[in-house]
Amino acid sequence: FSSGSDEVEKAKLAAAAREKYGKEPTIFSKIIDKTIPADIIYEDDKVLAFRDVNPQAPVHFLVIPKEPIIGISKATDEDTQLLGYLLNTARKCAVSEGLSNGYRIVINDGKDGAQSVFHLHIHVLGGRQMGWPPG
Ligand code: IU
Repeated sequence: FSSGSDEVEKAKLAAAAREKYGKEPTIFSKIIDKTIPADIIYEDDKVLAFRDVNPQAPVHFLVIPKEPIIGISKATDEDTQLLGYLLNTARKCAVSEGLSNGYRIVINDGKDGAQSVFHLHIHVLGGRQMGWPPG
């Protein structure tokens, strides 16, 4: 026997999960579970960093959470630690990639942000002079 309010609670949680994680896994989920290959530069239990297949700079890699959050706008206050961890991972990978003259970090979000893969990712670009403003 489950009370009506349990059902309502379950439906609310499911709706919140759809909002945060989407309905379909993206190609990045396949990169995480190694069903498609990627040039991985760092991995642990929480995050993965790999080279972008279509690099826009001599060094261009992505840092993603293993948790398939759709994008930065769908993250919540509970993700504060994870978001910091992603940024810190980007910083450490920039060091290991030799980006000692600086680099650009970008997060595209949603339509106006020109996001194309709906699994949160931080772009790290370097190895050339960047321009401003971005397009
Ligand atoms: P965006 O911020 O969502 O626009 O960036 C997605 C990036 O993911 C983009 O730079 C692609 O080149 C990159 N990418 C990838 O590295 N491997 C893939 O299999 C796919 C996209 I699809």
